[in-house]
Amino acid sequence: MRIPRQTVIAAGTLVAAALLGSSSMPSATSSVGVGVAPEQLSVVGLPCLPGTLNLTMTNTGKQDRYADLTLQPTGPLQLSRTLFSSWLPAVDPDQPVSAPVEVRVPRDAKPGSYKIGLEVDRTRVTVPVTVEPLPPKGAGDNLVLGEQATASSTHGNFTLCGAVDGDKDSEHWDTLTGWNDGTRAAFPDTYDVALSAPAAVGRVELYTLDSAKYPAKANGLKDWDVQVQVGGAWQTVAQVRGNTAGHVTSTFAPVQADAVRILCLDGNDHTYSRIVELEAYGN
Ligand SMILES: [Ca+2]
Repeated sequence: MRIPRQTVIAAGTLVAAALLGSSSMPSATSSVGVGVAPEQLSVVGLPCLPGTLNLTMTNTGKQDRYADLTLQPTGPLQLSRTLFSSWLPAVDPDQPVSAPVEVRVPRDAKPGSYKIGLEVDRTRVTVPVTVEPLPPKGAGDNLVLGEQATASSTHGNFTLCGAVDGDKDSEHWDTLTGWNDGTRAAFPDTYDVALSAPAAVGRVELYTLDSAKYPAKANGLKDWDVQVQVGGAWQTVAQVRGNTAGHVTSTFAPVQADAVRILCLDGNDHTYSRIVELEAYGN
C-alpha cells in the first residue's frame, strides 16, 4: 500500500545556522527534504495499539551533512523518540534515510485533536494527531483488543502486539500484524493478554496463520490450551487438539479473569506458534 507523503524542503543558510547556533557547515546547497507517513494519525489510549509514523530525511543538496529532525508533541502524546539525527551523504540519485517513531497516549488521555511538530533547520512540518475515545469493553466486546500482551518469546522483528491489533486477516501476515514465537521447534510457547480490569471471559476466538500461501493445516497452530488468570493463577478452560482450521472458537463457563493466555503446545509444522489475532469475550 502506498502511503501519501508530506514533503518539504528545508534550505539551510548561513543566516539560519547563525540563528540556531549550528556547528554544521551550511551553504546554499545544503538542503534536506523531510517526509512523514502517514500525513495524519489517529491513536487510542490502549497499550498495545501505538500509532507509528515513518520519518525520512533526504539530502537534496550537493554537500554531505548531518541533520537533526526534532519532534515536539502536544498534550498527552508520548513519542518513542524526539530526535532523529543522521549523517546524510550527498548522493545521486538522492537517498532517503528513514526512522520509525511510535506515538502513544495513556489510557486516560482526553480525546481530541493534538499535533506533532517536526523541525529541520528552520522548516517546520505539523502532523495532526487525533486521540480517539477508548473502544467499549463490555460483555459483548473484544476484551483484549489493544491490551498489553506478553509472550514467552517473539521472533525477530515480529511485533508482540500484532495478535491484538484488530487485524485478523492472514493475508496481511507479516512482521507487523501477527505474533510468531522465537524458539524454533521448542514448545510450549505462551501468549498472554492482560485485561484492563477483571472481567468475565467465556469465549475465546483464535485466528492462526491460514493464508493461501501458508494454510493452517501446514503452518497454523495445532494444539493449545486456553487459560485464564484468576487471583494470579492460570486455569485451563478449554483445550484444542489436532486443529487444521484458521479460526477456532472456544466457549466455556464464564470465569472472572485478569488475563487470557494461549498455551501453545504444537504447530502443524512443529516449528513455530503463530497467532494472527486473539479475541476474548464475556459470552
Ligand atoms: Ca493481528
